[in-house]
Amino acid sequence: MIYAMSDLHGCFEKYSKMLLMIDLKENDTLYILGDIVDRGADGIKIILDLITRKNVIALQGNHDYKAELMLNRLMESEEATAKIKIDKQFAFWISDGGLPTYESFLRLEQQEKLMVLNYLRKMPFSKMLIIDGKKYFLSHTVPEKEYMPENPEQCRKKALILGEPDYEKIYFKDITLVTGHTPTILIDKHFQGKIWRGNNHIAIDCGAAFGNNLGCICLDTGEEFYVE
Ligand SMILES: [Mn+2]
Repeated sequence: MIYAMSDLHGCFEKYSKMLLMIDLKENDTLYILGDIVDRGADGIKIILDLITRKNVIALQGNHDYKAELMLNRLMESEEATAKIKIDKQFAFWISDGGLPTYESFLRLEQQEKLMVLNYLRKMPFSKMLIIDGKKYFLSHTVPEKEYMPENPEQCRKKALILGEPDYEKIYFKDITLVTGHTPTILIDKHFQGKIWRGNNHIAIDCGAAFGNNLGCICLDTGEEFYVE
């Protein structure tokens, strides 16, 4: 079975409960569509767990990207570390949910720091899947339809982590988009804490970091799973 969830944002408990709920087997694959870190307390703890799992693949979200940039600079040199404190981008990251990520990174052993950074650096941005003959394009987000190339795999990385999808438009007749990034309540207020589907698009960020459910979908069966 192939599963997808998104926007864990440091919610380690919801993530662990979901792994138990879907009963992830060795032959299953779970895709996490980005934003592992920031907001919640345990993003770094989730990454350390992901590193040990062969069948869980996390795509990069805008928060993972930002954390990679910032933590990378912290590791460069003492000089860079001293400078970062007066950097506007750093201040913005800290205020935009980065604080718990930054603080828990500082508490890691050197070896763990390198492992976490290496993981963040190697996160892919998208994944095309064919399940039962149907195509699915998984990414943290997608750009507006007019900026989406005919082959979504050629989409610019920045648009795949920061884009603003047109949920009311069908992008592809033969490809279903699966994305996170936007809590589904912002797509339709009736979908608070629920997976949203429409226009060949499945939106799976149920807003776990904001006190809503963590949602997960089995792409083979369409079954939805929720952890409160
Ligand atoms: Mn995001």
